[in-house]
Amino acid sequence: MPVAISPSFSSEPPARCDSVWRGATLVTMQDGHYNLIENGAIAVAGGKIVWTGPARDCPVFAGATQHEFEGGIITPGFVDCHTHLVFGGDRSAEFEQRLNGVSYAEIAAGGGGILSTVNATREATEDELLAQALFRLQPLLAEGVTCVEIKSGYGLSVESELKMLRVIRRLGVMLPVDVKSTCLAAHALPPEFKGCADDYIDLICNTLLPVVASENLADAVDAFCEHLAFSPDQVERVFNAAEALGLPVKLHAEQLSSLHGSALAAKHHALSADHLEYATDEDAQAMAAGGTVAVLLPGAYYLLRETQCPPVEAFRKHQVPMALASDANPGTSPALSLRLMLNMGCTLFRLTPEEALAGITCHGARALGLQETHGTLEAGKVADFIHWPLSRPAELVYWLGGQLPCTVVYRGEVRGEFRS
Ligand code: DI6
Ligand code: FE
Repeated sequence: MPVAISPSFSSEPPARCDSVWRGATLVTMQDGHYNLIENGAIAVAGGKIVWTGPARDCPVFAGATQHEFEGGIITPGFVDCHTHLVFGGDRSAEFEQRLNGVSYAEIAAGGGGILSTVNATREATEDELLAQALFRLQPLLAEGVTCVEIKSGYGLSVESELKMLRVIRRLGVMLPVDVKSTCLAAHALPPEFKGCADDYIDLICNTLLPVVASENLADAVDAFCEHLAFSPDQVERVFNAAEALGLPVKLHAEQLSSLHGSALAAKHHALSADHLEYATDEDAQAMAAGGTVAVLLPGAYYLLRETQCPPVEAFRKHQVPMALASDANPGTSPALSLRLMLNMGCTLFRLTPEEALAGITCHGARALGLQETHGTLEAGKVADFIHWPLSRPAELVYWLGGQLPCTVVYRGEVRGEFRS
């Protein structure tokens, strides 16, 4: 059972405060639990939380703007820690073809699959990619996402990967949301490198990543470790190059088969290993030792009609923090709702609603290296939070669809509305 927790403030009670928000139950998510504060208050200064606790204990802050809610709950802003939201075109035509009986092999032979997205992304201008990504980000923001990670990985050439990463950086400047950028050049083998995967890895390590680092275009480096993508040896070369440039790593691992990429990621103290349907107990143990978060992606599991679940029980046993994300991408997870992922994480992977909510708040933040600044309601964190007209946090997980009106506060200010 969650217990009521005492007020939090950084050291001394704060001298200055811009605004106070009260009248709702705080779902603080400290230590990965609901940790409710009934009739709570949040004090904000300079875009950061400076005090939380029961409203009756809130210090008097002269001159602060007072915001009163009439009930409801307040959660931390949502963190979507794994997306591929920047890409050209979409693959709805292929989705329809498959359901009309055309085989995956026939679609691939006709230039479909991931390479069709690569072609559309290469052909698109930076502004076109930006406009399409803005459109896809709207529903996530409407649901209360205040921090999102976006990967490259559909350019697969130096020029097109840099183009994608510049678009990702521009989204972070244009929108009231924190955007973390990840270079996923090792996502698939570009057609011009057919039969020469090691040469493509050389290009990533020796040419692309140094430019990415010097132009500060990425916050992390990711790769896809799978038979149909890159081997553990190739992934390790990318990791070594990233580390030499001071960039943290992440990995798509154990999605379709077991290559122990997650243990490799853990050896490199990766921020996260993601997908993990085929991970083993030993992989989970290695992840615990490496401080690597398990990012679970039920959207791709669902769309691929996968039947093997990630080893949630092993993650619990070894205390590996579990994050949950949309994996929004045109092929395997055209998912633009993190709330739907909350529900799928519970119904498909048997997470508890509390674990699912931790997955898109504090553990999602940890998967991005943001555990000191994001993901919980406590003094010292950014003032990103969402007010919901609900009585219990499990309701966020329970409803399938329908619009839940909410007020989103980003960096201490009410954020304008986005269309869902
Ligand atoms: N795993 C996935 O599910 C996506 N990428 C990856 O590494 C698929 C991306 C796509 O089909 O466009
Ligand atoms: Fe992915």
